[in-house]
Amino acid sequence: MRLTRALVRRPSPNFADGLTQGQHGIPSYNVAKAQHERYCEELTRCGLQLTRLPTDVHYPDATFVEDTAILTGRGAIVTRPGAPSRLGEVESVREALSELTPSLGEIVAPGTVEGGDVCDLGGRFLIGISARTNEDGARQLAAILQSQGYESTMIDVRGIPDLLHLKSGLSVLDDGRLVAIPALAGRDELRGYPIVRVADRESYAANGVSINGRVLIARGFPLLEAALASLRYEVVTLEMSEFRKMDGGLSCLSLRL
Ligand code: CIR
Repeated sequence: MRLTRALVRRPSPNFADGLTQGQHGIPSYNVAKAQHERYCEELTRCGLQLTRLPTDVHYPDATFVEDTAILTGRGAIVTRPGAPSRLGEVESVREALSELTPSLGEIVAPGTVEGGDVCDLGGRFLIGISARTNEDGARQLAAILQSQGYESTMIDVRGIPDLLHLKSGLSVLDDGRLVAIPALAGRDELRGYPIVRVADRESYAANGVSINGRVLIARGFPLLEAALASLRYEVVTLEMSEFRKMDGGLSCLSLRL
């Protein structure tokens, strides 16, 4: 599907106050801002028109916009983040999306869903049950998707160490090929899909995005870069160090439609 737009939100000055397991150090706001700008430039080069949401110091994790909505070819579902500190992020996203695409519904309490747990395999959605997305939320989402003609499958990722969301370890390329960490690549739920396996030491790079013929991945993961290049994908690498420090991946920084 050709993508035309993306929603993004710059990191706020107190970005470092967001949620993190803290395994990679404390991020620099200025470096994060520069990395984000470069990311936005690349989305524009891929042909996307950007809608920039306002930053809000009450929500230091709000730069990770992907967690607040699920976009399908038919419209948007606003989520209900499982992290209580992130609940308020959805309002501005709901408002911005209402001008761009039909609303298909929203997740309500006690359900929780974060967009990082929802992977569109092209007509079929994989919904990760994680520390952030609960079964109630996953069921609500599956029902909304079903009403639009989409199938979905739940996949419990709670047992996978250091995996915040399903898509922290999984991406889909434009042609339907998957990029996955070993702990996901062997799962029954992914059976039948061609998969590029990401080496354990490069697992952070499994979270990328495919936009209009280009594959964007984090910089500094040469094995994955070479594997994708050898399959003739046009790979673009982006420096993501500061977002990684806040447990965020490359896909989390935009909502694409
Ligand atoms: C959080 O813990 O919620 C943020 N610091 C990072 C969220 C990253 N989002 C994503 O992987 N989809």
